[in-house]
Amino acid sequence: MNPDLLTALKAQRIETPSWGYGNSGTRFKTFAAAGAARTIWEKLDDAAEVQRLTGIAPGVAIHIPWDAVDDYGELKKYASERGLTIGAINPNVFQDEEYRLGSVTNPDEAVREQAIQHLLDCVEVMKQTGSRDLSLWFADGTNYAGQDDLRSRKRRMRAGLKRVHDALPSGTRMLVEYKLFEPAFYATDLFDWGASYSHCLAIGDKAQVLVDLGHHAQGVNIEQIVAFLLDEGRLGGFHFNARRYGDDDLIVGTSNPFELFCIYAELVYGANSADDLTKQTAQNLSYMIDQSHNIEPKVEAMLQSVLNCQESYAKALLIDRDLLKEAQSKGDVLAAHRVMMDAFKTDVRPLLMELRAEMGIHSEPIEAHRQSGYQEKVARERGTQTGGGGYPVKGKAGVSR
Ligand code: PSV
Ligand code: MN
Ligand code: MN
Repeated sequence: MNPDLLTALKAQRIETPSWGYGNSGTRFKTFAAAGAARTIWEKLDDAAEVQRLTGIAPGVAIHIPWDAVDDYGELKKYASERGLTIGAINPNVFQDEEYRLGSVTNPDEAVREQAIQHLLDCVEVMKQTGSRDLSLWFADGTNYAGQDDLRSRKRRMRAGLKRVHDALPSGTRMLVEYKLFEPAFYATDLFDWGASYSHCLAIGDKAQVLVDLGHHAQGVNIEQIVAFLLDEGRLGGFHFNARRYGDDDLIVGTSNPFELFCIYAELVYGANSADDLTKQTAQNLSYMIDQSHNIEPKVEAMLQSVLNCQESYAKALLIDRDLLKEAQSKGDVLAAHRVMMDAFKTDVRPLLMELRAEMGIHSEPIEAHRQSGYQEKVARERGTQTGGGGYPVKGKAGVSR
């Protein structure tokens, strides 16, 4: 195999989310899965299985307080003994009664303060886990015209983010996620990349935009957003998943493999850019999965997700950039498009089997997982729990996962 390709593929990293290993559901029903992880410790055990079989998924994002423990040093140690690291810290300012009208944008100053304190507590957690990213998603918004003053809410958001930003230790970042709608249906305070971006610009260098693939309207060109933010030096990372309708949180690269490929194409191109800012930004991204598996076997679903990202990345690495450039400079529309399609249509599975042989892991991770008996073992040991994930038994009411 081409040594550059091998090096790039070995260096790929995909962080998996603790919440993808536990039971979860829709607003209608949480299905209890045999063997679903019940605690953060079990979630780390499952993540270690994904890492063992893929070799590219050592990071695990955690959600506070769902995954809160007394001693984060111990959590870090437990992770490290399993070849894992604790990745992004995800605060939760959307499940407490007080947040009915919002968290950092709430009209009540005391509630805003409570939310900001939680975010600051999460910065402390980062220090103990050695995490680089504070990953912020807000359910804040309004349901009806006139419910609250939109400009005041913008200002409250800015002030809250700024306080948290200024508390971040050096070398760390805050990733500011946006979402078109849900759970607020009239106006969401961070409604698109532009809203996140302008807050990030205003509050400081440690603030970057997080692109969750599920958080856009139908037909939005996400790879263009990626290109734009890379060029501005403000792209921080991704939440990978697949969508058809809303924030579906299905397995990345299932309904949208071409979109995922085009996103990776921009990332590969950016990481090799002659422009320093773009290059540096592209080389420092956090690639995270944000999925909750309601009906799928949890570990296998996570394996599939990591492998789909790996395939897309491999295809993106195969794009013939010289040919593409030549076609672009001649204005040869279809030749340029065919360069992309040639890479997209390449069957990279044999290449990835070679890679795994080089990495000393099984060439067929899903097959190996199925044969390992891991699922049967955890089903025996953990049983079938109602709830048990980060989510309450009835799922995340009002949020589609
Ligand atoms: C809710 O939309 C959400 O899926 C966001 O994408 C967050 O990143 C995630 O939950 C975890 O809080
Ligand atoms: Mn997300
Ligand atoms: Mn989401």
